Amino acid sequence: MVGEGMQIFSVLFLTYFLCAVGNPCERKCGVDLQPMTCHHKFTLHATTINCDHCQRKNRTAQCLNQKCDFASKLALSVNGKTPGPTIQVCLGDRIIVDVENRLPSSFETSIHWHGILQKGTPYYDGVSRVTQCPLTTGTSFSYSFVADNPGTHFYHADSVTQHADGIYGAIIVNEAGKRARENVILLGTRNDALVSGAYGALHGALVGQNKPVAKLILNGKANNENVDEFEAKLSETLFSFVNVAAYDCPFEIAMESHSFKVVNAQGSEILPVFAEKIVIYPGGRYDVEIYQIGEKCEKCVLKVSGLHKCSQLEQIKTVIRPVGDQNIATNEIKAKSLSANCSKDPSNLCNAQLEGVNPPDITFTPDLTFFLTFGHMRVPKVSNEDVEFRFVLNDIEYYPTFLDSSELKYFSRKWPEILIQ
Ligand SMILES: [Cu+2]
Repeated sequence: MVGEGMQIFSVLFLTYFLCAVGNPCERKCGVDLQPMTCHHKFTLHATTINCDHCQRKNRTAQCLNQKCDFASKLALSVNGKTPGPTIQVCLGDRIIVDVENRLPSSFETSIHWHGILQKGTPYYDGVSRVTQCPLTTGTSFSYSFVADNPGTHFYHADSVTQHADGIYGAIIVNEAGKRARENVILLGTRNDALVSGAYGALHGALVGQNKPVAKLILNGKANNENVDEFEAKLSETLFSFVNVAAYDCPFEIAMESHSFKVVNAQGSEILPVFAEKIVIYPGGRYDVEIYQIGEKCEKCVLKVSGLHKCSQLEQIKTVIRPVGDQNIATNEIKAKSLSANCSKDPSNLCNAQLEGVNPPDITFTPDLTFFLTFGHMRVPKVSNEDVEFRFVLNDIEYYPTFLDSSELKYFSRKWPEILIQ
């Protein structure tokens, strides 16, 4: 009995300890640290968001005035929130996530871990009907994989519509001897009503793409909803931007009288480049430092503008309060913008020009070679002479491409060719 009492006490103490200090995996990553196993429990719900105070006090009339009508604020959530909890670990930790589907019936789901390489665990990549059976309502599934590449990553429902409705969150993999990623800004979208369900009758249907996007959101909040403010010691702070949009919505990011030093792209450390504006595409991640290039500002406004499908949307403004000076060095590479647009204008960088600090070794001879054919969309302003941006596959010339869902007609309908050597 004494043992049992001690066990209950230990469980209570452990629960109190975890609540008091957060997840023990969220620690400073040192060289000599042992990898940990990091447990998370995700319950997926349909939830009303940002209306908690209205629901509690039953002030419906007032809430309607605040445009807080419940029907229009329905979202899909992870543990009642969108974005869901941030998973923060050190390189080499094992991440275990028990996912329980409590979504309305007929909402099948799975979670994709965007940016995690899943070496040795492809079956936990979370792609319904490709790497796993989808979770039907009321069922659970445990994902277990090693965080084997550092960087800013994110998770999202594999279904495009559920992703658009709010099932996503950040995954941060820090490493020893490098700055931790403490300021994560998830750039996303919100619709007036759920796009899953009626519109998402086909699993992961792109039909939702035809629904207009109502708002740009930053860490789950729109312009009128107390957007986050950040205090940044310019010489030390790293900002991590993630485009979590499920739609064809690139975002252009700029900060008045400041420039961005981009040090990490898509989870890979790069030779740093400076850009006054960054265009970040859906699924893209950039870690940046912020440098002053103009007048000092106390409350500097970060401007995020939607492009393509989100081009009609107003900007989101969030405030960064810089502490200390960090002026840009004169001998650094500087560009007006960093985007996917590869033009001859040297003042604009395109992401195909970024160079990795540790490029992958591709000098070995493969046992098998697969040639995958795919469609393409020509980037305007690039001509045949721009050989540096052109590549040839099966005697066909291709140009840089990015996925644009509104351009589905360009997608190849050919089966991939497989060559066994
Ligand atoms: Cu993804």
